[in-house]
Amino acid sequence: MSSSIDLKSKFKKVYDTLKQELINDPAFEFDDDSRQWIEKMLDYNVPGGKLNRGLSVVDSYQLLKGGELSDDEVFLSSALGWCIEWLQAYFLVLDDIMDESHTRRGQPCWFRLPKVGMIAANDGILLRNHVPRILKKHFRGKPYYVDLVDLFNEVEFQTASGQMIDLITTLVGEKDLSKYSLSIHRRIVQYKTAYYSFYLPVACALLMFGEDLDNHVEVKNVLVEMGTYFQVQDDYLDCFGAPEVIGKIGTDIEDFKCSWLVVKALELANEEQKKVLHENYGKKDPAAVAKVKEVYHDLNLQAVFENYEATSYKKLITSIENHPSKAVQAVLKSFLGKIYKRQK
Ligand code: GPP
Ligand code: MG
Ligand code: MG
Ligand code: MG
Repeated sequence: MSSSIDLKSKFKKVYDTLKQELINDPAFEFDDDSRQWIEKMLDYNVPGGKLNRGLSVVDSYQLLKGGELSDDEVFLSSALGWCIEWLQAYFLVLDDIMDESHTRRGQPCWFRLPKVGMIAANDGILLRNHVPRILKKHFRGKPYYVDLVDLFNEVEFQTASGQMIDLITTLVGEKDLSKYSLSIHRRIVQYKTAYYSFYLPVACALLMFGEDLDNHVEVKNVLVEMGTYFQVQDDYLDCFGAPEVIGKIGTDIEDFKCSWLVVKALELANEEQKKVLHENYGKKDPAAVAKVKEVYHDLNLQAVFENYEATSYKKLITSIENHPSKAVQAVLKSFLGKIYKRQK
């Protein structure tokens, strides 16, 4: 089998091909300015992440096939991986506007650049439109094309719906913070993160391998669980991660988010600590944010999280090992291995 370093460098080359195709798309009369804008916008927003989601399509396809991939298979599975990275770039450009974030992947959020501002909203729409352009160019003749397009549509709908409840739940929290619960949190993160980050890459590989997704409900369930665990890590790192490592400065406390941390804190706090949370959560004032973080530290949420992480990992491994196919087990274990105890 090809080594993962080998696949990663091949994967990265596919980005350049797709970018060139998009900036020469015959459906639009590009001039130099628009070409330059798109190229800069893509380079700034698409390839700078960990590429876990994108690479997982290639990895998963290789594990399903169980042998060396042809050049064509490497290209196609990489192109699908990049479609997910494009989708992610679209979500993040818009999410950073909505969350009023400052940095992403170690640089200012795209909309924070003085020459960009709200042009970023349209760039988000363009990034979103690039996905079906890539699919049409490279997959139109494939028997699984319709299922692929449908999959991306379904997952985008789930994500946007999850983002909606992430945003409107803060209105509930502003009225009464004690309404936040693990079940509300779970619903938000399942929709806003798990489907597109975990189910989508594996579903793409399964479709390309000729599988019918209706036969893989169990795989979907495990991946949604994994995605939930991943977003709990994201919530944890928002407060406890090092910004220079995670590449972003947390805003969940300021934004009144129904984060796993605040739900746990409310569960464990005494009356006095609850009062501090109610008075300071959701405020932009750095002194208020510091008081919330102090409660998190006093409640030793780091240890509570480590405990959650260990338990989730064990549960996931058990579910994975219950799966009848060794190849599918390998796909799921490889994905879990990429995120277990992640620092970024
Ligand atoms: C991550 O939440 C969720 C998304 C990126 C989905 C956005 C969906 C849209 C339809 C725009 P987050 O805000 O916790 O992520 P981060 O911490 O990376 O900002
Ligand atoms: Mg958000
Ligand atoms: Mg955000
Ligand atoms: Mg976050």
